[in-house]
Amino acid sequence: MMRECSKGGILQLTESVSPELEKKLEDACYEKAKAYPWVNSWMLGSELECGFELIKKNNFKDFAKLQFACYKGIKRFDPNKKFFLGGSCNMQPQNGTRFVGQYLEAANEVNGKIKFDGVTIHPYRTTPENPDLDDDAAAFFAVLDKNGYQNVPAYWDEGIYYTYYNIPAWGLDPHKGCSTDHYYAGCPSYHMGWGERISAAYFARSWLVALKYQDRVKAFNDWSFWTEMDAYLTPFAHQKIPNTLGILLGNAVFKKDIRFAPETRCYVFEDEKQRPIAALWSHNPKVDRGYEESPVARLNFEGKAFETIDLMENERSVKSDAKGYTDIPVTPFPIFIRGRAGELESLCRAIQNGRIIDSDKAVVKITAKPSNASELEVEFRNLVTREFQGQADIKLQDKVMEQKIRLKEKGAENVMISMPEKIPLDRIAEIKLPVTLKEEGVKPLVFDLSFKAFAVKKLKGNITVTGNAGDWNDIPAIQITNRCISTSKGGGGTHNLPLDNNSEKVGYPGDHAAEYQMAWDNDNLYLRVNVTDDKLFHENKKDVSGRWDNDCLQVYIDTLGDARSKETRGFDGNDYNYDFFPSMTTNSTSVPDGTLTAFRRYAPEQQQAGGLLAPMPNMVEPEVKGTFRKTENGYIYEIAFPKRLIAPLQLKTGTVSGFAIYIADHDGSYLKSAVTTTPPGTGGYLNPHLYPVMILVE
Ligand SMILES: [Ca+2]
Ligand SMILES: [Ca+2]
Repeated sequence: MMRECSKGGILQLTESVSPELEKKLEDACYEKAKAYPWVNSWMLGSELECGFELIKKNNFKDFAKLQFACYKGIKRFDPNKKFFLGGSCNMQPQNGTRFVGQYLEAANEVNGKIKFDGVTIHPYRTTPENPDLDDDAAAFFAVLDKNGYQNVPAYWDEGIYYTYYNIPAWGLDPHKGCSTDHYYAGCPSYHMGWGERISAAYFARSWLVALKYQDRVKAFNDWSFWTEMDAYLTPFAHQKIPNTLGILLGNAVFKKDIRFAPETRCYVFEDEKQRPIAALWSHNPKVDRGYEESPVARLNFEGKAFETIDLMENERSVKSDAKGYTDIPVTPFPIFIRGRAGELESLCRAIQNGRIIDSDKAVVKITAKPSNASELEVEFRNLVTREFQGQADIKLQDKVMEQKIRLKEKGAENVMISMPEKIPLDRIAEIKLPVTLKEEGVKPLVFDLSFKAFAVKKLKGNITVTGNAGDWNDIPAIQITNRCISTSKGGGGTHNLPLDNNSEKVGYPGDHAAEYQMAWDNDNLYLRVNVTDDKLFHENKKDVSGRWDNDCLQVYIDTLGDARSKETRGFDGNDYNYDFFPSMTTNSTSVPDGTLTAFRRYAPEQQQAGGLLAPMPNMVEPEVKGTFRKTENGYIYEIAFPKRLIAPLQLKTGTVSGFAIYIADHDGSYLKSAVTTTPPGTGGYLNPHLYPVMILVE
């Protein structure tokens, strides 16, 4: 197997495939298989989309020819050897799964008679339910089905990676998928802390999804083989997970997916003795982090006997009251409820009819985003496995629309609403959208889905980002009107004094104001920020990351535009923060040399943005090009973001993301204020839920 998407191999650089190359590759693969006859399964690398020029140029047909050349070489040596299609670095429907669809479609066109013996993919994610592994798996299988791969097994040959330690200073965070690399941290000590427990739970919750889809998923490999024990050779909690799952569910078949309350999950299996066994857990981000108590479920087992077993395979004793009700905490750590042989139906009934004590969480999740500049899509998603019938009063810009909502189990419905005004290109508009959800017998719930939005037009001409003002003539400018004023003479903690009478004034004419222009094409997202500032001050420092304490520009992107709909605040697995620092001539703090340093402070979860070649956080990024030049009353930043460095944001019509700009003002003494596209008094850092929505239009 040719591993990884390393840069620069001959096949990766190939831009078209000739019959000679096919022959050469087939022969090479034949020789390779012959040299390693004990290897039973082969593929042409994995995480393919980040390395191959053919893929970058959308030449999927020639890419399929490479795959088939390998296939033929391997099979020529031994027809019983397996050849898999090596898939993507993530399983996002709009990303890795879409690539797999394109590979299979092209392969079917090039040679409809050959089917690969398996398809691999790496379903890494921030946490198992966010983005949801189960939903993404269903979308992945739908793509296989569409291409005639219903009966071809899937191999999740990588895809679970949650560190055992929660040590922010080392960048170790169990709640952030494989982005916080434990590999280099080693095993400092044994301590059964929250990080170790929750990472074990995340492994369990990931494997349970694979067990649900066991008919199709034939392997789900985690990354843990080097950290099974600590420095004293004491096993980590994680070691027990495959053991517990193997003992309880090793010969079990999946029967039913029950969602009896929001943020809970229950997969019911039947084991080899026909005993029903339910795996039950919760997935609330605050409970996962230990900030809140776990919810408690009240279930009625109708007097039937059952066993309760925890993730460490300990039996737990639970009691029922006189009416048969049993209270069971639904923790982030899956718990197993096992009934007697033949009692699948009654166990499922007990859970389906269960409820969470003292919870008024809505069973329907409502989200809203523009589908184009003049239309809004409001999605109603049923989070549970019972039908929902009710009404939604959707109030858009003060006009109320009453909408009957009927949702199947776990079903979703989209309501499209025309907006009275198009999302503008020349300002950030406020879209007011309170929604009241009514269900008989339940107190109506009000959701405020209001947001701010602006549109960005596709570039017709050419932008060189070399300071050519003419490039931007036809692009509307958006004024940045919100201000954030420092409450102390802070800044790096060096002179953190309260403001006093001698403090610098803020907001007088000419002090600090800004407007921005944006455009996009298939390769780049362009940004120009025109700043009015009476005093340019920027001190070059050895520590690049510390240069935020200066006149500078900060750009924030919520690439999937999903922060508003989340329970937790702060950056998640698909956000960016780029800071732009103008360089000064030697020993100067006010004479720029025209160049700009792009510093990427935050980047998405690695696998969501390209795998091994994904942009990394806390580094200077030379590939984001830009210039900085002084004007009469301030200065101008011009920047081009290549698409790879803002992935998974898609540069295409209709893409919706969150995008914010924050421009700090330092007039010589301290960082005194900023102008921002987030609400007054706030900034973009750690606040993706406050970013205006950016929609790309033609
Ligand atoms: Ca100023
Ligand atoms: Ca300034």
